[in-house]
Amino acid sequence: MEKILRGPKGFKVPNVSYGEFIYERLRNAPERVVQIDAKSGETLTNHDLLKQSVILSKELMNKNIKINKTIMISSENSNNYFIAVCATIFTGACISPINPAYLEEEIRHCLNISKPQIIFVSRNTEKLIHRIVKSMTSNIELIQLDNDTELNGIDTIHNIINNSKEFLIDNDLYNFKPEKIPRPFEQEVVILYSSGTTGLPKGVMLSSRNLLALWYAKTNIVFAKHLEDAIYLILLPFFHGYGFSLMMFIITVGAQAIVMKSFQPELFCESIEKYRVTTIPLVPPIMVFLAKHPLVSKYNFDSVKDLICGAAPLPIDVRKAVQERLGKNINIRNGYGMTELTVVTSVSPNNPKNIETIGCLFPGIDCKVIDPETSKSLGKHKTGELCFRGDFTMLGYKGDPEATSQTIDNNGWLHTGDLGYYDHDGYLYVVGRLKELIKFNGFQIAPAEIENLLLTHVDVNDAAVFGQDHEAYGQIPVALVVLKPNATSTPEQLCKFINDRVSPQKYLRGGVTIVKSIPKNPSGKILRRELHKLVSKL
Ligand code: 4UV
Repeated sequence: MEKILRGPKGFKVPNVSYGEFIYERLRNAPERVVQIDAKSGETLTNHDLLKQSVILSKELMNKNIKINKTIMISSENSNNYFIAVCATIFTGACISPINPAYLEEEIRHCLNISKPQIIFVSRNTEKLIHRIVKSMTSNIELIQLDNDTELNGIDTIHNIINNSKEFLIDNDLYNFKPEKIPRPFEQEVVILYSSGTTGLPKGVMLSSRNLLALWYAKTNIVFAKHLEDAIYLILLPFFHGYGFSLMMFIITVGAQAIVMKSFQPELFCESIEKYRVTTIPLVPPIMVFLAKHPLVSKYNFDSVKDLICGAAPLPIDVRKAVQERLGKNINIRNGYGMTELTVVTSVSPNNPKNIETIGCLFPGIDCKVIDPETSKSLGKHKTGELCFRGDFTMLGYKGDPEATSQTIDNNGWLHTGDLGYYDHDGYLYVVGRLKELIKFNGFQIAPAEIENLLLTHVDVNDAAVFGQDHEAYGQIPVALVVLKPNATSTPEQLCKFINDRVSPQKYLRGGVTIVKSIPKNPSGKILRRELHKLVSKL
């Protein structure tokens, strides 16, 4: 008999499209301010968001955007971001956010996966994406999110909305009908990028069912009280599932988000005080900042009720230091998730018995812990690989059935590559990672991506990349390289070779170490657990 930890009974997820759902939620409380730009103070109300996204969606439909089409978005956090996201979803098409810091190869990789018809770009990403798109045979249109006026022949969201013949009087706006999707449970609404347990980044397809199940779990279990009074400080990037799903949550429950483009210590502290922020979703390095940085003592953080930390392990001493510094009234909650599981599967409650827990299962999710060698399911208090099944399981990886079947088995269990266990009361714990994924500052780094790049260097015979623990960033990538005979490249030159080709979060901060050979099993697979040992022996 399989030993399974069953989550609370799932909600009966309604058979509606996510677009219909968002639209209904936005129609409520039109005057509410949903988003404030932390730096400029610019605001966006529900009404602004609804009106602009409905007009834009009609214009996108006029450009033949509909179900089974994809729109990509490459932009820093901004007030216009979710106008573009909601507009796309209203058309029945799929939205695919990418990291705006991506360089050419990273962008091409994502384009090959999601094959968008349109890309929303920002002032910073326009030039590179324009050049890439011009070199391609497919016809991809760009739309600028930031500028007011057209540059380089690229139309702006501002022009499209303001010059639209679809300009709506309020009555029309409140009678708009987002596209119905015939089978919303089977249709992707968003494609996010994750390398999963192995290999290169892949396109994670999430459906209306996934996103609605998350919404119901969060509104009923996790944040059941005073949802619309919450003021969130969002410093998480919108392109990552954590930031994306939180913004969708804030928009659809009528809460408010103070949005930062990136983490800036002074602006972060000022915003908490100025806007009386109640809730801050963050990653462990920001907890280190809260525990240690002198700036924190200069501001009033009395309004803060919840800190939700996720995306990487939260060291106990850091957690305790933050609690001590900010006071007992702040709830520190540990959220665990994975993009492939609609981003989050559990969040710890206020004051759990054991502060190391990541909480109990959300409704609609089951968990089992398996022995990594035998795949046999283990019981309570036994550590093994965490596997989940239920409403949160992704549809699959876009265009990659092989990677999908390696991750979701025939019985529907998604294998996370994380090591953990559950206790007698159903609380879950993550204790390590089996998979090759590196987490820098909560961002994913796929070792295979850097290894493949290193192998394109003329002097490199073989390469392996792994994550080294780091106090401030969680982990940093380190490369081991076997040089070709008579090669002259230095570790510094190889580091530069990589850092010139990847976005900053993937820089080889742990450096390159030259080794004689990479430990591999007889079939040529890198023995990743041996890599740490190899470096410590040198
Ligand atoms: O796919 P991904 O980048 O996804 C995430 C999602 C994190 C969260 C956390 C809380 C939320 O409320 C939320 O909405 C999203 O990180 O990376 C998945 C891998 O990151 C590690 C683990 O190895 C996952 O497989 N990870 C994520 N959360 C934790 C964690 C955690 N709390 N403790 C330890 N490792």
